[in-house]
Amino acid sequence: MRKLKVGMIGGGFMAKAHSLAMTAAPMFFDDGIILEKYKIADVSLESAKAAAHKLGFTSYTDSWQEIIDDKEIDIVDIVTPNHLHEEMAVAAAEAGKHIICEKPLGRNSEETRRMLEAVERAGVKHQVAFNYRKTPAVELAKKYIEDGEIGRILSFRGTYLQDWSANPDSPLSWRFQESSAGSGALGDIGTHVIDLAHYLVSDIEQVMAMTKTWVKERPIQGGVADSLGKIKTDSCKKGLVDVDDQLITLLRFENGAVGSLEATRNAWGRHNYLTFEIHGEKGSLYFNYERRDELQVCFSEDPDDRRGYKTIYTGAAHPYGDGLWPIPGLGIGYSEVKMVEMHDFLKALQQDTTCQPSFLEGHRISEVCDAILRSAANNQWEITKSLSIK
Ligand code: NAI
Ligand code: SOE
Repeated sequence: MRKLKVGMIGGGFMAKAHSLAMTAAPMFFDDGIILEKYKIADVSLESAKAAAHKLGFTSYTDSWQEIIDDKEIDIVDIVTPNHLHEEMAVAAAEAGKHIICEKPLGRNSEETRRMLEAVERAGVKHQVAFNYRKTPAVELAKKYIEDGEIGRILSFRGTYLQDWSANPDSPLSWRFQESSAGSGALGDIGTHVIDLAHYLVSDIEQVMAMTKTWVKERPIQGGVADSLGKIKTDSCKKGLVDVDDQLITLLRFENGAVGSLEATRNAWGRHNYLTFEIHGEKGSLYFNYERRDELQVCFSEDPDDRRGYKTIYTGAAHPYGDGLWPIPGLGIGYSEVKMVEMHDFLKALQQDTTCQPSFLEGHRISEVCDAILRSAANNQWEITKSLSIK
């Protein structure tokens, strides 16, 4: 069994999810690697110490550069706000560390291109944390498509709707500022749908988009970590929101399919409503993350009086079923999905294969985001691929 040491940068929401995944992965899967939670960095010694104790790291620091400079560290796990990803990932690559970095990979495709170039130059492993494709039901959808069971894909309809920022008093955190987030609902949650679209259908070639910022000012949130909508009564000073609250986009895919994408964090009643419906010439697939153990499938060849969506509950017979819980319906949660993501990362390290999704996929998603913002500004169809990338 190989033991690799992890340096984590950031001690918030995703630090918890990744730490849990590191501990859990060897309990569910046999990847031949055990991760040691070695050192964690946060903005102050106090917050880094608290994170280290809570998440099980041996040491802590208030300087992320210390993680990069530490020769003992094999893997750098970047779980900070988006504007920090580039500098940290490039430094980690130059120091020869393998990297897992949270999504979106960067604020825009200029940043993600430089990140991709850095990891390719250094020859290190690199994975971007678009975790939802790791849901067994999504992998099952991929299998149906690859096996040709729904035929040629005609259309994709994807949504990611949440409501944690629908209240105008929900505070202004790093997620509402272009300087720290890059974009709003687009980069934060729309990117997850773009990843699923690329994974299941094909690359998005052209977009025609509309964006809206519904709440233009929000009470400023104290502290660095995002409270994700939790309202603090003492925050009365307001700051400007300069990112999108909502986007609606038409899509043209490289393989000829058409589609749409909607994302907002201002949709009352929707919590983590990440859905897709894919229509093919021979059938359809429907997935809703709020019912993540289920994939709905419909086949044209069923008799007229029996045709309709049926629900498959994922379990031992399905992707990742050899490691996850043995009985369909026991249910998996967000932690299991993040654990499967970590398992795939470890497998790629152990077997010396390319991580999926890698910084290349992360960069392509950023190019689509840039095109969506250009399209919304120019009110016209935009091509997503920059000429520099094949
Ligand atoms: P958060 O706001 O909860 O935590 C960020 C942490 O980074 C805080 O502890 C903060 O103090 C720390 N930090 C900020 N600047 C730092 C610096 N210079 N050095 C060291 N630490 C620093 O943020 P959250 O929700 O954990 O998001 C982090 C990343 O994960 C973002 O890129 C976000 O988009 C992504 N994310 C992905 C999710 C997924 O489902 N894949 C879910 C939530 C977030
Ligand atoms: C907030 O919108 C958030 O935490 C996103 O940042 C994540 O990527 C998403 O998975 C859950 O919601």
